[in-house]
Amino acid sequence: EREYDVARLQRKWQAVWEEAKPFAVDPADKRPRKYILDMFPYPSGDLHMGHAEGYALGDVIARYWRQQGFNVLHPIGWDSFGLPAENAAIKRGVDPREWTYANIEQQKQSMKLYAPSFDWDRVLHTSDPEYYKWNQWLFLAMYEKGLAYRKDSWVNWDPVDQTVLANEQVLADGTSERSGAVVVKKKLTQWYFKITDYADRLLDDLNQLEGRWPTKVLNMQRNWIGRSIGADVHFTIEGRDEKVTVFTTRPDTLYGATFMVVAPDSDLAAELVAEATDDVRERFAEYLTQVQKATEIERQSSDRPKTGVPLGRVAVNPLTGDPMPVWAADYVLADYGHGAVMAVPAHDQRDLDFARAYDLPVRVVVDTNAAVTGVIPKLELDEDGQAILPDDLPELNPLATGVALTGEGRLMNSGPLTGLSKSNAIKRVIELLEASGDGKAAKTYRLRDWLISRQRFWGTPIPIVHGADGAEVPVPLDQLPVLLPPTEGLDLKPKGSSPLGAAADWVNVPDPRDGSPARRDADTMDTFVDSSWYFLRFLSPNDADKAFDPAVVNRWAPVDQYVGGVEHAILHLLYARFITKVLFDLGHLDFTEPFSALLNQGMVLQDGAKMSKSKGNLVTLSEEIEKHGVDAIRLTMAFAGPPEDDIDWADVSAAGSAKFLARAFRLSGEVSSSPDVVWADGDQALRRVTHRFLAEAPGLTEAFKFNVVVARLMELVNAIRKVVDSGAGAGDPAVREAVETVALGLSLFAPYTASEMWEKLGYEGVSVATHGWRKADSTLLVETSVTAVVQVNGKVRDRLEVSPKISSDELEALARASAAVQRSIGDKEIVNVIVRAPRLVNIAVK
Ligand code: ANZ
Repeated sequence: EREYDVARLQRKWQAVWEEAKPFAVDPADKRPRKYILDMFPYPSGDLHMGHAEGYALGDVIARYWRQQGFNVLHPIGWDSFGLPAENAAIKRGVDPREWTYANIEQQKQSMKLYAPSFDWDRVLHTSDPEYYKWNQWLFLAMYEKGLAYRKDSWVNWDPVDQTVLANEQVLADGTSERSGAVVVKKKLTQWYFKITDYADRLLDDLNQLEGRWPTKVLNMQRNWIGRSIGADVHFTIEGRDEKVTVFTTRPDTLYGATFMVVAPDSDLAAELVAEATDDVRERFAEYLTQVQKATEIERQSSDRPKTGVPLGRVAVNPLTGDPMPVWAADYVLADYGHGAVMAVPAHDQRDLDFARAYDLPVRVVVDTNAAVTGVIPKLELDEDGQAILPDDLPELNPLATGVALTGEGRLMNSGPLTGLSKSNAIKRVIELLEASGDGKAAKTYRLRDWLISRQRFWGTPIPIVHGADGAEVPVPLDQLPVLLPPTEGLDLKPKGSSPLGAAADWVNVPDPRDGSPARRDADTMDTFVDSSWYFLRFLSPNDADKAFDPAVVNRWAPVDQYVGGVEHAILHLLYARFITKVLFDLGHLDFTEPFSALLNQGMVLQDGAKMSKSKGNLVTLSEEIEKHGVDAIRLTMAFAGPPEDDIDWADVSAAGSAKFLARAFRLSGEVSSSPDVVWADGDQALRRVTHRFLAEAPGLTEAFKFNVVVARLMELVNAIRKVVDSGAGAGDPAVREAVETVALGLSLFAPYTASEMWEKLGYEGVSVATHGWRKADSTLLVETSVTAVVQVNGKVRDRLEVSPKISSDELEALARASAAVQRSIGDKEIVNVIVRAPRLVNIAVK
C-alpha cells in the first residue's frame, strides 16, 4: 500500500483535470444553473494566503452546488490593468505588458495547483484588447446617453503616483489608498461617469439584498451614497440679481438662520467676493490659499477651530426679512449640496462654534426645554477675539454653554411655525417656501460622480478624439479598440499628464468627422471600469462582436453567489451595481442587481496582525503548500471558523489537517467489499452516523458553516475507524458506504484526496467532483437514544442514555436512582426538581 503522497496526487490529478476539463460548462446542459463567482485577482505577484482563503471558500460553494445537481458556472480571470502592475513595471524598467502577462502565467500555474473548480476555457484578462475594446464600447454607450462627460474640477491628486484618485480611494486620514501619500487638490479637466443620476436606485435597491449581503456592507453602501432629505432655500443677495441656494435638512429652523456661509473654494465665493472691497478680497485670497492645504477630512473634523472670512455681502432671510452677513468658511464644502449653508447657530454645532468665534448673532427657534432665551443680542469681543457674554444670559443657552440645542422641541420665535413640532414645521415651511418661490423640498447625496480619467499608461484608452475646434468626437465603433501604443520610447514615469500624450504617432489622428488634424484623448480609464462588468463577459468570453450576449447573460446572471474580500465593500460593488443598472436601462440586461448574494471572507492574519513583508510575518502560500499540500491548506481554510472571521494562521494547524486527510485516505485503501455490496446489510450504528452526515451537510454548507461540516467529517472518519478496527471490519458494507460518503464530503474541500479515494473505491476518480450527493435514508435518522444530563444545584453529576420519548416522571425517577446523584445529594433536603425530558434534570438541594 502506497503512502499518502501529496505531491504525487497533485501531479497526477492536475494532469487528469487538464485533460478531462470536468468543470467546463456545457451551454446546452438543461439542468438548473448556478453562477458562483470569486472576485478576480490582480496579477501583482504570486497568489498569497488571502487568495488561498477566498478561492478555497468560493470553491466549496461551487462544488457543493455541482454536487446538488446544478450546472455550475465558476469562472476566473485577471484584473490586469492598473497601477500595481504599472509601478512595478516602471521600477524594473520592463514593459508593463510583459510584466503583467508573466505574472498572470505564474498565478495561473499556482491557481491550477490550488485546484478551484474553474472553467479554464473562459479565462479573461482585462488588459487584452479583446476585453478592453468593450470598455470603450461601454464608455461610448454612456457618452451617448450623457452618462459620460468631461468637466473642470478640483480633483484629489496623489503627488507620489502623480494621478487623480476617486474620493473612494482617499482614506479617512486624507492619504492615498495606493501610495500612502497625503492627497492634495488640483484643478483638472476630467472624465466622469454620472453615477449620481442613479443615487436613489443604488440606495433603494439595497433593500432587495437585505439578508443576502452582509449587513455591514449594505450599511457602508448606504452611508457612502448618503442621502439627506430636506429643502433647498433661495436667498436674495443684496446688490445681486441671482439668488443663492442652500441645502438644509432643517428648514424648520429658517427663522433662526442669522448668517450665511459659503465654501471658500466654490465658484460662488469667488463671484460674491469679486464685488467686495480690496481689503476683503485680499483677506479672502489669503484664506483660500490656507484652505487648499487642508484635507477634506480635516475640514469636516468637529474639533478643529472654525476659521473664515467675511465676503462683504448681505443675504436676506426670506421669512424674517432680516439681513444675514455672508461669510466664507472651510467647514462648508464646495461639492456638497450647493456649497453654501444657512447658518443656524442656536441649533447646529458647527454654526455655533463659528458664531462664537466671529461674534455673529444667535437666535433660538426650537424650545428644547433647555433654554428659552429668544433672540440673543450681538456680542462684544475681547482682545483675544472671544465673545464677552452678558451677565444676564440664561444659564443653559447655547452661547453661554457653547453647546447647540440639537434636541427635539416645539418651534418658537418663528412666526407661523411657532408651536409646531419639528416634522410639522418642516412640512409647513416647505409649503410657505414653495408658495413664495423661495424654495422647495429637496434631497442631496454624499455620493459624487465617478471620476474615471487616469493619467497613466496601463489602462483602457478613452475612445474620444479632440477636434481642432475643441469638439469631443467619439471614435466610431468600427474603429474600436483604440489600442494602447507600444511602450518603446515612452516615459511611463508619472508626471501629471498621461504618458500617452507623448506617443506622437498614436495621439495625432485624423478627425473622424472630416480627416482634419486632431488629437486622441490621452487619459486611460480607472480600472474599476474594467471590473464593473467582467462578470457578464464570462458568459461569452470570446465573442468578437459584442461585449456580452444578452440572451446568455440573462439566462445565467445575476451571479448567485459572489465571494471576495470586504475591502471591496464600497467601490467595486457600487460601480458594478451602477453599470448593471445602466446596461439594464440601455436594454441589454433584464436584471438590475449584479450579485444576488455576497460572502465576504475574513483576512488571514499571523499572530493577530495582518501579514506583510515589512512586519516579517509573511507566510507564503507556496511554502505552505510545499509543507502540507494543497488539500491540507484548503481544508484548514474551511475548518478555521466562520468564513467571515479572520483566520490567525498561528492558531490553526495545517499539519493537523494533513494528518486527518491521511487518516481518511487510508480508509479508502482498506475497504474490502465490492462497489455493488448491499449497504443495508451493514453495521447499523455506523450507517446512522453516515446518514446523519448526509442529512446535515447540505444545510450546514448552505449556511456557510463549512467548519462544522469538516468537524462532522472528522467524526465520521473516527466512527469508521472504530468499526474497521474492532467491529465487523473493513469488509462491512456500512464501511464502504461511509468511506464513499467521506470521499463525497471531502470533494468540497480536498479535491486531490477525494479523487484518489474515489478511484481506490473502484470508480473513475475524476467523477467524484461531478457525482451527485446522496440522499439520507430517513429511517436511519431517528435517534434511538439521547443523553440526558442530571445536575445537582447546577453541577453536572451524571449522564444517562435514555429513549428520546421518555416521560418526565420516568426521567426524574432514573435521575433520583443514579448512584452518583445520590452521593452528591447525601443527607441534604431536595427543595425543587426541574425536568426537561429527554435532555435535562436539575435537582436543587439545601
Ligand atoms: C441649517 C441647519 C440647521 C442644518 C440645523 C443642520 C442643523 P447632512 O445631514 O450631512 O446632509 N450643509 C449643507 N451643505 C453643506 C456643505 N456644502 N458643507 C457643509 N455643511 C453643509 O447635513 C446637511 C446639513 O449640513 C444642512 O442642514 C446644512 O446645515 C449643512 F439645526 O442647514 B443645515
